[in-house]
Amino acid sequence: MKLVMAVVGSDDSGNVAAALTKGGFAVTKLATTGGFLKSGNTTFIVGTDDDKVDQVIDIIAKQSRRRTQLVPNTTTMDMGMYSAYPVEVTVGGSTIFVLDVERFEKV
Ligand code: 2BA
Repeated sequence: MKLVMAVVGSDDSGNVAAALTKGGFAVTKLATTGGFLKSGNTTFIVGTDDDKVDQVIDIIAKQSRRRTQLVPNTTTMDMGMYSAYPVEVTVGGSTIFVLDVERFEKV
């Protein structure tokens, strides 16, 4: 058995949770905070059979794919003029750890 721990951006966490549950996986969601940006993210804990780990990773990857998004940006120029143009930023993506489970019990 393996434990999949996945840190997912908050924007994608709802879709990831829904897709994992639909796929028949037992999921625990933790509200977490990234140490660098100090913004909220979600950590999923999924205990599953070894042969289903790839399926879990595929679901998470599909629902939280790294993609680019245009966001408004304003720059102040000389003589009080403003220039507004969109900037492309990367959003989404997940960080996934797979750990061996030494013992699993439900008592
Ligand atoms: P990512 O590498 O995609 O990481 C997104 C979030 O995943 C991280 O949020 C953290 O919560 C978790 N994470 C990533 N790698 C991890 C690991 N090895 N162990 C445990 N948790 C891990 P943040 O810490 O807020 O980082 C947000 C983004 O800032 C990172 O995106 C990365 O692009 C950048 N970043 C993180 N640490 C950095 C550093 N020391 N210097 C420069 N950029 C950094």
